[in-house]
Amino acid sequence: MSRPTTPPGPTRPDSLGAPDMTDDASVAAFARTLDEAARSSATTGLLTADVPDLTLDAAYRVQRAGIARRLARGETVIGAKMGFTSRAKMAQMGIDDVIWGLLTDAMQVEDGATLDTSALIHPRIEPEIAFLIGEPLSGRVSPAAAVRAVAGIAVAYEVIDSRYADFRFTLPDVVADNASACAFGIGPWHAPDRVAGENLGMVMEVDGRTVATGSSAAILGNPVRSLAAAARLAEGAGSPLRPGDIVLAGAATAAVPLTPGAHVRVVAAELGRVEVTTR
Ligand code: 0L1
Ligand code: MG
Repeated sequence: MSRPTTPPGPTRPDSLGAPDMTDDASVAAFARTLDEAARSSATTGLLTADVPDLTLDAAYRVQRAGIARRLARGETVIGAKMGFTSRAKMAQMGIDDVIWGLLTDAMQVEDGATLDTSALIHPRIEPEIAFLIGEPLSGRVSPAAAVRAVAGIAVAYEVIDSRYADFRFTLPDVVADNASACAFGIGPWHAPDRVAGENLGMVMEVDGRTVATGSSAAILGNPVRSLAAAARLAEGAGSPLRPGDIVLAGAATAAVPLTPGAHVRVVAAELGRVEVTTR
């Protein structure tokens, strides 16, 4: 995956009197607003309140500009997260395709470690399946071909934390906000032959109580389909997935609020568990 330092893309003229969202200065300003919201633990207004016709392309440029700010602070992109990978969430948003955000090393929490939630806005946690990329992966590939590029599969969790009030947003807003990416943890990697487990039972526990149960099949019917979608989005972004990159394929259940002082354990059949404690 390439490491953008400036947002690429053409400049387009204003439309309907809206601010020219697509010039580099506007993209940078929106990225700064979202970044500062995250860093000050405060929500911000929807970008589409200012620019109702914000395009998905422009939103991805804002996303990349936000990542560029993280890179300037010394972070490194280590993969991608897929969003809206359940049919229910797609229907809720009125969309028929997945989105993605980028993961940086600063977002990764070691398995079993403590996550400080005091600087987060309104975090939620969800059980996920993660892939470790073994071969460069990009383009329109079949799920079977995508699997051939995989070096490992693991149970994972993702902490999402929208920079918008009440997790309410339109599609371009959430894309610009890096698909609500915040933090994640990965359990032990397993050999990719476990990838065949398209219907793995998954359980998320908080303080020993089950708060969500589901199946990896909730992720587009099979998480490898999400991986193939990541390859397509990687090509579109001109950022192939590289060996060592992590892809969070999506959530197996709805996300639940994450509070301080909680111990969360996510278990997936065949893949074991991953844990996090919050303070
Ligand atoms: O990881 C996800 O599926 C979340 C994508 C962004 C939407 C949200 O914040 O719920
Ligand atoms: Mg997720």
